Amino acid sequence: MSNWWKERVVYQIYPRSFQDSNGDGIGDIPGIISRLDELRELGVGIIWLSPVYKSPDIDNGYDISDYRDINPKFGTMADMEQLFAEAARRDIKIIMDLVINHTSDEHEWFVHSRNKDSLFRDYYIWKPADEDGNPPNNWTTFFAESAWTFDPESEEYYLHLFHEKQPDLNFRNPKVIEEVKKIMRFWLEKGAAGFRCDVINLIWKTSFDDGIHRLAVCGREHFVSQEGIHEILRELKRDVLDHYDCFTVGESALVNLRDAKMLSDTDRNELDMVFYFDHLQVDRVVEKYMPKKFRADKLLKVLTKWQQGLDWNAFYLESHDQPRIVSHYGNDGEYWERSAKLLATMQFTMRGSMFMYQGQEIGMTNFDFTEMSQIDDLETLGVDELLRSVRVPEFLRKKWIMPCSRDNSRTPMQWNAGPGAGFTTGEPWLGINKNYVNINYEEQRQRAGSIYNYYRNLIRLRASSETFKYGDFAPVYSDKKVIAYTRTTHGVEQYTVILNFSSDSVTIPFEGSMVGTVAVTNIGRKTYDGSLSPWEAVVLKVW
Ligand code: ISL
Ligand code: CA
Repeated sequence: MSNWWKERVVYQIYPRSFQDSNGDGIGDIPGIISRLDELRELGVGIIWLSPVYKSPDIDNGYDISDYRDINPKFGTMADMEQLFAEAARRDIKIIMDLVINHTSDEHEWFVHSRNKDSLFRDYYIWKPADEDGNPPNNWTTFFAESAWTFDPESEEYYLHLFHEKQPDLNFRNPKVIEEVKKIMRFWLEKGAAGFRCDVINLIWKTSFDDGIHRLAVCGREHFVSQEGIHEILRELKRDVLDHYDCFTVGESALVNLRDAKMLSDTDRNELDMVFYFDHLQVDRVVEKYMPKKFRADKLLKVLTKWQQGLDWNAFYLESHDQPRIVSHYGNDGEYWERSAKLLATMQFTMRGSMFMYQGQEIGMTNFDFTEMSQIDDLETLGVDELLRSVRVPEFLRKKWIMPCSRDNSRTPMQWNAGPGAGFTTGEPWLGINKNYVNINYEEQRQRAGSIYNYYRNLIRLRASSETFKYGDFAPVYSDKKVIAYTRTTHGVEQYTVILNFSSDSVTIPFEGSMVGTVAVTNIGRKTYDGSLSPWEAVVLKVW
């Protein structure tokens, strides 16, 4: 078996924000095709395409009304076929976003399902009201509302772990599993190289009892990482995936290491790898939204746990659901460029498959919105509403939400300093960050010392190094500001990666594996003696 999906760099495209080709302010498939050469030049080997299927777009395509059709905003099926062909000509593979926990309420299955006598009734999860006419239980959604909506037509509630326009499918119904297999085969036959499986660890609901009371995602102990998932995943692999040269990465919400191993350990034959969130939450009190101080040693602890704990990691720092990493763990002010390079160095010296998100390669920063009215994201608006309902004052709501909003990474790609940032000639669907005049692809591509060229070099370095891809990971040093870890191929070579997550100059121990010759530097240093500049990253060849 070839290891292509372990070795190629994956680049996530959020279609509506990547490249507009017809001036309607929405990125589209012809736009993506027009940028394939740029991706090839960066060193991308796989595209993960966020949903382009037919959809009412209540959650930007994560609410699918037809899995076999394309959203007209993005183009046609012919455009999609051309994208597969043009990408293949450049040796770029494409994985599709498989959103099967739920569909849109406008999917024909759900439209039929509203009728109690329909054959599709059991495709979804319907329950009568409780004795007092209230929802069947106290579960709440990821968007901070009740997880049940009453349908007047059939006088029952249906379950939705996300928006009410995203009803959950019923995986106890074998017909649903067969439908999913057909959808997978459809895209694999068209040329897809696999799937990113949306919230895959939520598809099995063990019971419908009340959940332990909590502020967000109440009921989770009944639907996060339940035992029933595993058999379904093995079935999908055996009946579909094993018949194609493809791979899967499962997004697993609220997952811990034990559950992630159960989903992705090689000998379990379920998923090839999973996305987890721990490493992006070291500065958050319980998951998202409530900030606490970042500590580098805490980050190293989390990285070590996952790097050593999983057979194979899916390593990412940004996605369409996460803030921009330079604004999150870096410094998007004075040390913008240097800290973006530090984060690049960290990512590309991790063990696992590398997932980048559009704009990460040029150090795009969080959305510079000032008013909630500039926000489109459902989750942000839901959380704002929730905080408002418990009387959190506006200044505090903004303070918590601004760094976390999912729209931070959804602003249009900054291609050049021209009008519309080279993204669109029209009115963009979401605000373009004003810093596009300084932070853009065109400027960075032609400048040798840019973040873009730093990524490009790292991608090439990693491609040529077995140790960066497959070597063992071990922590060697950490304090509040600095972390260091080694990557080792036993008996062959060892590298040490040293990262200063602070705007201070610091001195750290200079002994053992903390000594070596400079292999990668983000400040252009020739030799290393244990003293680090602000936001410095250095990779040493130890032996
Ligand atoms: O659990 C989370 C973080 O710990 C959430 O971010 C959760 O993983 C996320 O909301 C699920 O995301 C995916 O499914 C959603 C969609 O809105 C997201 O864009 C998608 O990535 C519903 O399909
Ligand atoms: Ca368009």
